[in-house]
Amino acid sequence: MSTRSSEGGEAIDAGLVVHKVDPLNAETAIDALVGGVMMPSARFYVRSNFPVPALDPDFWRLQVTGLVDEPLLLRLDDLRAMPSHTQVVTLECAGNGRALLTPPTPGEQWGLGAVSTAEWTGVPLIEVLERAGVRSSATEVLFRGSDSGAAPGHAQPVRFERSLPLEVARLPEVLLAYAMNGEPLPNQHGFPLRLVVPHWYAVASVKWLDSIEIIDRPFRGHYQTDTYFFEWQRDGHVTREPVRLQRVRSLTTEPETNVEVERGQLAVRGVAWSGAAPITRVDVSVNRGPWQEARLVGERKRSSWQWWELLLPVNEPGPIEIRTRATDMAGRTQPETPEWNRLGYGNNAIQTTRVQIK
Ligand SMILES: Nc1nc2c(c(=O)[nH]1)N[C@H]1C(S)=C(S)[C@@H](COP(=O)(O)O)O[C@H]1N2
Ligand SMILES: [Mo]
Repeated sequence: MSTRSSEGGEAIDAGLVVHKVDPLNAETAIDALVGGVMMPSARFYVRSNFPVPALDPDFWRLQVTGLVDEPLLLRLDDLRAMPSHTQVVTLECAGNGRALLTPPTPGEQWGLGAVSTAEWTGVPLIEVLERAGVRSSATEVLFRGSDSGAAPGHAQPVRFERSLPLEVARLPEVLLAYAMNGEPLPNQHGFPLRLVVPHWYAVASVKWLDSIEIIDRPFRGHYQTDTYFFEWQRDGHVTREPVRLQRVRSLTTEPETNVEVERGQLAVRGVAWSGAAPITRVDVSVNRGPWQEARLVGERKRSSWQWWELLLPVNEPGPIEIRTRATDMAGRTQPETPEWNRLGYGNNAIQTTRVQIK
């Protein structure tokens, strides 16, 4: 359809690396990640399982049902009239870095750019939960997007639905966001309303949200239990764990890989983030030499990536390998090699950047 292919065209013009046009799946080009903490919305990676629904904000409603004292039907204006909160949050697809796994795993073959940061504005979810009055028997909150389509193993179309444990849904930082970088949400990022769950891999941040249901059983929908879990074979046993908090990670944005640079001072820069805790250090190693601590730039915030940089003297011509490793306050750090799992999630291995010194 013409609208969808023009979305693909716009994404290419904005410098996104397009993986699929319909539905649009595109990652942020690493060299676009220069300067500030926030990514302009047009350069923010896009991951959608189904075609983007076209929702008319005049007719759209958010329904809150299930184990509540008072079911709610909220218009966008109702939400805008409630207390609002603005927060900088890094969203990362759990499949980010999947293309670097060997042997290959199924799913979108993301490089390193399925991650971006924006300033999100909306109503803290807890405000809506409190207005509805959650019953004491509740255990989970189920979020439904308006989008749907075919999914493997299902005869009927499935909707994009995910649940959060009640104690996570009640955290003050979980937002019902209607604005991104100070503008109404762009269509591909969930207009008119999306959930934003800081610290969690972005699958939790349901776009095109139109229904919230409070339940007292573990939700078992397609995107909850058929996919988005780590699966390992250990000692002949299959172990599974749901994809939740973002793993600690650094991303080197400068120098770009495979470029030639002049002898002298080489600026190595990038971003680092972790869902478990703020970043405490980023270390850089050249040609497998000792780790050198980079300088962290700006405020430490657990919900957002932060910049780091290190000036390296490079005086010998020839190829060099730069490796960067982030550590968070919980003491977690990046592994030397990816921890392979069957569905290819959470690859936070140390990144290597190769440059040629002239
Ligand atoms: N309704 C809906 N919400 C969704 C998805 C989707 O396909 N449908 N994809 C999820 C996944 S896997 C990711 S990584 C993020 C991507 O958000 P973005 O496109 O704004 O970057 O949205 C999540 N929320
Ligand atoms: Mo994702």
